Amino acid sequence: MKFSRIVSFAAAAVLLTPAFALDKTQVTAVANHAESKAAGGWGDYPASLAIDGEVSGKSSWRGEKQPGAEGEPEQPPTITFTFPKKVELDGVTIVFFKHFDRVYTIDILGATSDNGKFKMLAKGVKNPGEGENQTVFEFKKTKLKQLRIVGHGNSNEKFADWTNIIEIYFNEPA
Ligand SMILES: [Ca+2]
Repeated sequence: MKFSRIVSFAAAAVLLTPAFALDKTQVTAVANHAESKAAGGWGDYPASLAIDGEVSGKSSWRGEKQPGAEGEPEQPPTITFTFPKKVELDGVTIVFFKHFDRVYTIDILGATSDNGKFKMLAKGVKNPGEGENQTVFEFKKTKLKQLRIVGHGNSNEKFADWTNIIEIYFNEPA
């Protein structure tokens, strides 16, 4: 299949500035934690739901901060996306669960190869938590093979340890 470049319908419909979102059909997503029925959760919310193109609450990845091994610090939820080949990106657009209501804090990191070191692209960035249903997070134009989101929870007291991503778009320089 051709690795093509398309304008995401969902992103194009709302974004004020032209943004080009990568075709996600060959992108894979892996998380270090995901809510699951088997583990006592309300449902199954695996990493793949963050890139399936469906924008609805039930189609979200939901990751919770995990206790560390004995004597080790707690582990924030992370989701890592691998591209079929290197891509040049200058940002991501994220639709969080209850985006308009909760302020989420994330780090965005990137690696140039599948076994590469992750470098920080945007640290401690937040969505406004009001007014809009998605947020564009820009970073310096970078060639990436993998992109990782580290979740630092959200402003809802009851679910403060959770990072829930309904959908992410990978933005190529326009
Ligand atoms: Ca989705």
